[in-house]
Amino acid sequence: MSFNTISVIGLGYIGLPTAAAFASRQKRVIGIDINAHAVETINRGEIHIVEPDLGQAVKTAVEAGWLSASTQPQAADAWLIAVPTPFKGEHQPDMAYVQAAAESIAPVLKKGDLVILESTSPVGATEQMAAWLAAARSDLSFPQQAGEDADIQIAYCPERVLPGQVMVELIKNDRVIGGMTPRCSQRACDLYNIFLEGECVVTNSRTAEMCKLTENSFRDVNIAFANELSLIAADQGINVWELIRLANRHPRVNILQPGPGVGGHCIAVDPWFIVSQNPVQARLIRTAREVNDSKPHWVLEQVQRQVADCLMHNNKRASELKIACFGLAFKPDIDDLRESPAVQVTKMIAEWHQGITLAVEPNVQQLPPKLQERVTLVSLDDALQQADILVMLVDHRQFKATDASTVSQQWIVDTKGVWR
Ligand code: SAJ
Repeated sequence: MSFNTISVIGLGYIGLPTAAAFASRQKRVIGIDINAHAVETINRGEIHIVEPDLGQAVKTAVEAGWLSASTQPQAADAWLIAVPTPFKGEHQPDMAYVQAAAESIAPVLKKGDLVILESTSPVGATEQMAAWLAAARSDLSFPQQAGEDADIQIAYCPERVLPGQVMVELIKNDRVIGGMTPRCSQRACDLYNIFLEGECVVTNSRTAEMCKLTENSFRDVNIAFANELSLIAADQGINVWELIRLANRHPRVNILQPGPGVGGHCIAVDPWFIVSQNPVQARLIRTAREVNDSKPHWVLEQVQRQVADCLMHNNKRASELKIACFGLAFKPDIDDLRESPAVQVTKMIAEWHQGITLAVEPNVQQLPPKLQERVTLVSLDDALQQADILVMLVDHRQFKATDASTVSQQWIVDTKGVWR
């Protein structure tokens, strides 16, 4: 059966690009979000988030009439749930948004519909979602009850796109398809093949759930290795950037880059889903999280050492020293400051330092509220001219392009090896 109307629940960093991708293939798409502001913005053909090429895709889709947004679910043939799954308490996955989404679409589900969960989720979440839907609609049959003959097909299909490259990766990346039955998987493949150039790789829902968590945990563990090396190298008086460059000349070694810590909404969160379900077995994954989470505190200690050294060689008082932090985003060349270790380090420096703390972030016009009180946003040139101590936190292209001769400071903490 073909999909005439597709509904995407949750119009954030994943849901909105996905909705635009279907609409660009001339499918009628209804985007649903509880945020009325986001819904209004999209219906004007504008976007409420920053992602290259997304604005144009949404504008074109809305103007052509293929995409519209609403706060209330309406009948559709396929449903994609792309709502947040944060953690609660001691790093337990919080499935409240998924439950609310499932319960909101249940009244308008009809025989033949396909429901896909895309949100990063713990193992078993798709079966749980199917149970919520079945509890709300006893008049319909679901895969856990009727197998291949179910009225409703259900699959887990995780997103794996990189922020900043979403519009390309959404189309090009291979897609893991975890149907609750083979027929569910087949229908999910048919749906994604509307826009997908990558391959659909079929498995079951539990493996697909674990696959998403595995991908981000793999990256977290590898970044933790680089971050741990940076601590060891600093203690041994070795340049970690040179060390990694040399080690990576080995044909089977490929170490990632250390930094001020790991940020964003995925890599620093998803490994905890594994730890919370398998606390006894997931020792390495837990330790990697702890290593990466502790890195901002280590960076602060390095800054404190540089300040002490600067005071010893200078006539200034601590309150007269200016510290400049370079970069606030959670990774290079984006404007996303949420869950950013650079923001965390800058905040800790500003709270500890008696003098002025400056921040340079070429991708934003104003500081986030938590920094506004104690930090001043300045240009790259002003920071280089005014500051006594430089703290490099994000390797934005503007910083990498800085002429080394303009960096005259002696006291530098460079977490990204930009001024190595
Ligand atoms: N980082 C390092 N060193 C590195 C690479 C990254 O410190 O060598 C840091 C970054 O600065 C950033 C954090 O890690 O703070 C995460 O950045 P990222 O570029 O590794 O990943 P995200 O969070 O932007 O996107 C990830 C991607 N997952 C993988 O690469 C396995 C993406 O494909 C996922 O779709 C996304 O998580 C998600 O939504 O789960």
